[in-house]
Amino acid sequence: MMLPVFDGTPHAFGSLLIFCPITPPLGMSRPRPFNPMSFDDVSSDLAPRPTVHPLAHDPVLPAAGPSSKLRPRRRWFHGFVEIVAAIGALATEPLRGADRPNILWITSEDNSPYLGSYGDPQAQTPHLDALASQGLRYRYAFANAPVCSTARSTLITGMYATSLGVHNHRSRVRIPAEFKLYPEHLRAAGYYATNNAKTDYNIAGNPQPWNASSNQAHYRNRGPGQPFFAVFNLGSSHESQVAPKSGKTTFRIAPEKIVLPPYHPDTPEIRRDWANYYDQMTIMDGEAGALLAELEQAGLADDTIVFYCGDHGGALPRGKRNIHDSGTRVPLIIRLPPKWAHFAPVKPGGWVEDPVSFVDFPVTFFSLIGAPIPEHYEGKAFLGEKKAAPRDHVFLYRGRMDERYDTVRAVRDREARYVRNYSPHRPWGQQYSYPFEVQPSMRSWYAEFTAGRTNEIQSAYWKPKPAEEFYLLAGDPHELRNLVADPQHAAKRTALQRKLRADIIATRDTGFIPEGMFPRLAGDKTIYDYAQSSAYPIERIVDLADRATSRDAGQLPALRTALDDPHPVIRYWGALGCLILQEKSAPAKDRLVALLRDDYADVRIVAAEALGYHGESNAALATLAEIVKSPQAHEALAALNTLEYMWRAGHAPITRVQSMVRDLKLVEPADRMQRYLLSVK
Ligand SMILES: [Ca+2]
Repeated sequence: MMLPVFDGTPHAFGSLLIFCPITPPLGMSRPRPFNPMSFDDVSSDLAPRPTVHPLAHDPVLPAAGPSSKLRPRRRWFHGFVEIVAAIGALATEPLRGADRPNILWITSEDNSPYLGSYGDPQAQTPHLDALASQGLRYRYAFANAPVCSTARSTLITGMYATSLGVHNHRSRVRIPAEFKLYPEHLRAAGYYATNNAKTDYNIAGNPQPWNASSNQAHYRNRGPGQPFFAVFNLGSSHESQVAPKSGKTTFRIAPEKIVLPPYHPDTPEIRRDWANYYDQMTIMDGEAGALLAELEQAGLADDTIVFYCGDHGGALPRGKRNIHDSGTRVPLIIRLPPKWAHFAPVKPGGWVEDPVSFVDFPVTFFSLIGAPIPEHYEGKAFLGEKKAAPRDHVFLYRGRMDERYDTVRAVRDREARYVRNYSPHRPWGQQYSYPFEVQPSMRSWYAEFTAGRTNEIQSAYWKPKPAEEFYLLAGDPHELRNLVADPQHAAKRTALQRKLRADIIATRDTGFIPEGMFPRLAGDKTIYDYAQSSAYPIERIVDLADRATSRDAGQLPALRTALDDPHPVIRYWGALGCLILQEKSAPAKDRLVALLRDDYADVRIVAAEALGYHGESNAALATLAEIVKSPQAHEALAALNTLEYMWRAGHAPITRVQSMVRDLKLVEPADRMQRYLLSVK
């Protein structure tokens, strides 16, 4: 099923990139300045062409990479065999001084495994494919969150972002002062730790854990004999680069030959964005190749473990920001030099089948260099002396994306994904201002939808979500067939459902707390401290949230009881359940009216939106008009979100909404909601 998608001179293109004089900070030819504010997905089929998407193919490794500068696979393999034969006793000894590896970590922005070595026939990625032939390829590697700051907050803390309350993109949340970030532990172990250059942590206080973090940060600046840990972030595959630069009309793959995923309508804009994105992936691959060549030329390759991964999936619409594979599954390649080949679970070029996720990375670094693993780190080391028993699944989460609220949790194992939508009343795709601004494909998809030219699959992205999703990935790589109600798979679905609940409870997930309540509930401590305390009844809350989002009117008695609960988070979920039931929550109307005077703004906000369905829009809007002026930014933002959906539901005229928001002095990202609402005709 390989497709004849290469129309030009791809090898010459790739080779030229190798010899481009790339110097730090790896100056890239960009259509516009890189904007780290980001988000993202793609789609359709061509009649005469097979509709199998790239990621459904079996990967084929290059027999010989085009980069002769890279160490030949044979040498690595022989080294591996020799070392394995000799290593036995050494493998159990603690690592010492010069025995410690350097670590070079190359991360690229917003890309799913669009690599030849991951089986994508539309990809042209010779350098990373060569690296894959020398290293380990992880088939089931996941960013725990499908967006930059949340994924990176997980990495830098070694904890699930939802445990710490740093899951909302973007935010600044305090974490316990004693929780050191992983570069601080590397430095304590004697490493020179650098970051070139994106940080994007949702942590208050502007933490500075690195020896150097800038576009000049480089391992070459380390002390004599000092081991290093160096991150290089490649932005060429970022969603801001999806659109072809002005004037670009030719692409390695002609847009009309691109195979689209079935969830995207077939439009010229979407085809152009895909064609351009594959070109950007090839540029990114060249930059990764330059970093690898630089390591080789410095004589450091034999002493350095190389990691390569995407920072989350994407970058086209329904990729980034999306909990499915298209947003969370990433390529992960790890090359272990012969000195550390004994840590490899498979031979070079092989696949590793154990699921891993970002929370596991920091503890794996510690395990590889022989540093102690702090107790509060939540990952499992998957390489090195402290390698843990493999995971059978990963835990995934999505919270607020810039100016739009949503709460989604999922678990994924090798075969299946179970998703719980805790905001099923909101669509998967909202009016995110950033991707709508930078991606013609996003605008094009939405325009096709609003014009009624999308099929059922393509329309689903813009509609409210089911409460639960369950997919078997074999034969359904795009996760389009929701099998949640299929009795044939009930046992598997139930098993994953239980794992998700267990993960939420074990981590005391803070994402069930409305963001606007964080400061008040945390008080002078942190929201993590609050959530870890008995004041946070996580089991009651998740059970209620499951009822509230079920769309089952039979849950109304439990929801009404919750409206009278002394705990604000319980009242919030009770009111949210009434909102999701729409007119069916009429018996709770009087109590919802009373909640317009609740002590917590987030409770008032959901009660107000629910009352739109009960003929009480005037009272609801009067309440919201006060909250949008709140100095507490996240309360105001939640109210602005609600105003949009009251307008969409026909419960608030847009002119009235606009009069409520026109003169507000708002800051990022609430000002995006304001601009959007004022732009509605
Ligand atoms: Ca990113």
